[in-house]
Amino acid sequence: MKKTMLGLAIGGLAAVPLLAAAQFAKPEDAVRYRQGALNVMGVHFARLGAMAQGKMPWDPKAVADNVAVVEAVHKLPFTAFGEGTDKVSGSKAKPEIWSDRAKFDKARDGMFAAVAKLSQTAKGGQEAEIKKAIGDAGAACKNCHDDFRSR
Ligand code: ASC
Repeated sequence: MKKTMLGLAIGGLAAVPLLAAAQFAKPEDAVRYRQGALNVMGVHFARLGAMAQGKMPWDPKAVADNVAVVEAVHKLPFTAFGEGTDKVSGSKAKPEIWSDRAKFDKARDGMFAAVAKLSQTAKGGQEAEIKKAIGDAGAACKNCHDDFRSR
């Protein structure tokens, strides 16, 4: 019985990367998915930004909660910039995402690294360190938006 439960648990874990690498029936579905994930990330990151800039009171519990959401969501949009999704109307994604993919991937990896650092710092770091990590993660968001998102 124990073995079976363990087998199920491991099977469940193995399924996670498959789920994360979401498949989409139509390019429109992928665009909606990435916009949704980016929107959720933006809402929670904006709360962190507001606290880091003193526009909202610094609240360690709210920081931890919002960092957890950003951490959970930040990789999801990048499963949804596949072929054909550059042709969908109503997207701000610039053609350079597909014509200069190496640069796009580098910007993505910079954001992943900044979020990893933020996550780590938020667990027990000093307020000033966490604020710096929020600033650095925000700069990574902006870095990619400057080059790859139209206004
Ligand atoms: C946000 C948000 C972004 C980033 C960026 C930081 O809250 O929605 O895209 O922060 O503006 O510079």
